[in-house]
Amino acid sequence: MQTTPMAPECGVEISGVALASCSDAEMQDIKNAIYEHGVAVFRDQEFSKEDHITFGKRWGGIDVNNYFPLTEDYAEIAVVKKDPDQTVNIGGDWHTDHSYDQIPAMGSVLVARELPPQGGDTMWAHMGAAYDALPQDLKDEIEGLEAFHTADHIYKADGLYAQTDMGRSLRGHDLKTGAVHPVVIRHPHTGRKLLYVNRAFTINIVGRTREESLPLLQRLYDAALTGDNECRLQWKPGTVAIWDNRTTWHNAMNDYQGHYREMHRITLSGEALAA
Ligand SMILES: O=C(O)CCC(=O)C(=O)O
Ligand SMILES: [Fe+2]
Repeated sequence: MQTTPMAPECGVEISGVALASCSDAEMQDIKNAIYEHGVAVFRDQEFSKEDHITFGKRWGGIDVNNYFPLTEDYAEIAVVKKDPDQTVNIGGDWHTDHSYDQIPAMGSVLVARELPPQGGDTMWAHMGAAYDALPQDLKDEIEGLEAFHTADHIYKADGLYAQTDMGRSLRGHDLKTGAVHPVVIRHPHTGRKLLYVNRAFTINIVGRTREESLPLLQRLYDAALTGDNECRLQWKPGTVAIWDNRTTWHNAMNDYQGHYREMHRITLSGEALAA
């Protein structure tokens, strides 16, 4: 297995391994690389739906996403797709999946199934590098704080997606979510400090109103993207990306209007988060 960095502080491309038949030792190396670098990209994989599910179970458990459509044959596989006539995509702004859950999903295994002729890249940003780069006064200001996260404003019947042409593709409009997590978490495996707020799902700092919270959250969001901690993936047939939701934010580019894009996603179960 060879690893090549995708950017100075985020992402690795891993070659020389077939995900569908990797050994336990390779699996452990892959996990460690993802915990550390945030996202790993694998090219030219032969990875059927069954391989996808087997791999997710081997990792340690699958969370079924409550909002995305599922494949007809397998409830474990969520379909992240955009039709040629749709203008809004899934995940088209910087976010962390599932931070609205009490025990947020560890990450995702995303497989390219049908790609537009060009565009449709995905970006990640490393939240360990983001935390490290914060000015000391901002680090002091957020020490010990917790934040409230929910997805209700995004997915409910009159939420953000329902007001767009993506609304028709989603489920779960009547679900209620909400969770409190530290603003700075420690990675459960590497122990690294990570900034754990995101503009999609973080509503307020605990003990403060949304209005009182926004200036601080905005300063954190602005500081979290340093350039060096961002990487960008250009998908090709056979590309698989696996990312860690604790270590990274991600952002799906919406620049292929008029074309179809379909990805298959397995969401990997996570563990409780702590400061
Ligand atoms: O379509 C993509 O590249 C990623 C979409 C997304 O945000 C997700 O699957 O969580
Ligand atoms: Fe996402």
